[in-house]
This record gives sequence, C-alpha cells and structure tokens, in this order.
Amino acid sequence: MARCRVCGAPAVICYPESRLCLCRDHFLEHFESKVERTLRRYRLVREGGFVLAAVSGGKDSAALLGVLSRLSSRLGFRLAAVHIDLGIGEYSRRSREAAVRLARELGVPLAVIDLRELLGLGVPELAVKARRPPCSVCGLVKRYLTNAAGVEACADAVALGHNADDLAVYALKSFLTQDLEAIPKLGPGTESIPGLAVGRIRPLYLASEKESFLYAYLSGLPFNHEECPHASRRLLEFILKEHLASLESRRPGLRTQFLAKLAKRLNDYPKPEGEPRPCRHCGLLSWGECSFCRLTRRILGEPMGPKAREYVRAKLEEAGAVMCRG
Ligand code: Q46
Ligand code: ZN
Ligand code: ZN
Repeated sequence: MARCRVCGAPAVICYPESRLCLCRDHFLEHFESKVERTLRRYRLVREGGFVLAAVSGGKDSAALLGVLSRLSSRLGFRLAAVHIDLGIGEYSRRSREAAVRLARELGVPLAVIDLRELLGLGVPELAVKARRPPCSVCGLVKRYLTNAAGVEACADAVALGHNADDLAVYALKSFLTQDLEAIPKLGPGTESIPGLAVGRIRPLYLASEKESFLYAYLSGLPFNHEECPHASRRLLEFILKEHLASLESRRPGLRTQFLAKLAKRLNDYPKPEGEPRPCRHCGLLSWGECSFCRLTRRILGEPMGPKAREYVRAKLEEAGAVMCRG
C-alpha cells in the first residue's frame, strides 16, 4: 500500500509525475496550497476584494466553494455564492438542494436564481422552443445570468469551478474547430469591463477533476453525484476528454503543463473584432443585442435581460450578497 510522503499514513492519492503520495490530511493541505498558488500567481483575487462563486451543486463547485471559503480569510477577500436552478427536473432539484446545504455548512451567503420563476420555462422547454440542443441554450443562460449576477453584486470577479480536465478539453476543441477567439477566454482569469461584464476567475485551473472530487468528498462537502440527463457521450467534448485521459495516463502531468503554457500565451490568440457595446435592451456586454435578449425575444416575444437583471439583483440583496447600492 502506498504511504504518505509526509507522515507515512496510508495514501489517498499518488501523483505519478512527481511520485508524490499523500494521506487525506496532507492531500487536503496540498490542494488548498495549490489553489492558493494559482490565485497568487495569476493575481485572481485582491485583498479587500469581493468574489462571487458560481455554484452548480456538483463536485467541482463544492470543491471551489470549500477551498475559497478556507482561503478567503487568509487572503482577505469577501465571498458569496450564486446558484442557477436550470429547471431540469429531478437533477436540478437535487443540485439546488446540494448547493443550499453546501453554502449553509460553509456559512457563505447564497443567492438562488430560479429560471422557471424568471422565465416561466426551464432549459428543456427553452431548448425545444429555440430548436437548439439543451446544452447550447443552457450554456448561454448560465453565462448571461452569472455575468448579470457579478455585475449586479458589484463583484470583482465571478469564480467558476472549471478544473484542468475540462479546460484542456475546451482549449483543444477550440484548436480543432479553429475557434481561436475562444481561447483567450479560457485562461485562469479574464478582466472585468466596467458596467458590461465581470471578470471570470478559475481557481481550479491547475487542479484535476480527480483532485476536485477527492477534495469535496474527503472534506465531507455535500454535492449532487448525478449527471445531468442532457450530458451526452457523443459530444466532441466527451470524446476529447477520454482521449486526453488516456494521454495523461501515458504522459502524467501533460494536461497541467499544457494549461500552464497556454496561460502565458493567451495574448497571442485573436480577440473578437470591434469594441464591445452595451446590449440595447439590458445594457450588459454585447455587440448590439446580447444573446440572452435575442433568445428570449424570439421565444417569449420580449427581451428578458432587463427583467432578469432586476430579478437577480433582488435575489442577491435578499441573500446579502451585494457590495454596492443600486
Ligand atoms: S447542465 Fe446544462 Fe450541463 Fe445539463 S444541459 Fe448540458 S450544459 S449537461 S454542465
Ligand atoms: Zn500524511
Ligand atoms: Zn441584453
């Protein structure tokens, strides 16, 4: 049986690239210092700043909120959380329950944004009406509402729970499809555009999915173990993930080396042309009309951005997760 390099107790994880094996306690410590190093190295948080963590209810967001709540006092930033209930049946009900329990146990204020309450429809019905795959509508709605929440809360950044496995897949997919403009947005952090968009940070940028899972599980944090019923094994993302996992097993450390190098070269990739402008309906980031206002205008006959912003603001205020006065 593998033993912890620090104390000799039975190991819960071994890193083949460094031959480091760690027990539960030393793994938890190791994971927290890894995330702290990421936050410092890429200057993702500042003392006195305010971070709003997007919490889906899954393992990655549990690890994210767990580790950020430990680091917030050490690094001196304030933390709150937002959960979007996507209205995907039992899966969303369990995810919401897990997110609420998680925030309560960690003592972090949480605002819950309920898509059905806001639009009268959940992701599955929106997708049917829009004649688009559920994940495409879901991604659009999540991006819009987390950005709206960050702007309304006057947060310095919204923290996302993407781990290294996910990010390596997104980056590789962008290379393969030559969607090069997507690459600069996949780094450890993006800048805020005042009034239009809040910066996004990825504290788990260099942490693997296995580490995230182990951290959440071994810390006893609640999370929904189920997969969304719309997750499909036929998607290119899923296929790439399997191939990258197989490469990683033959070349341990490849994924994080790739991401660390990519983070240094983000400025070499093209950015969208033209200046971002406020959406003519809701005022958030767009190039004329934002995709959320366009989608809801087509489906519901009204661009719902302005109502969404009001709704989000009210939920954040109710939760005590706003840093500024409106
Ligand atoms: S929640 Fe949404 Fe995922 Fe479900 S509908 Fe697709 S994107 S699979 S992370
Ligand atoms: Zn140990
Ligand atoms: Zn809009």
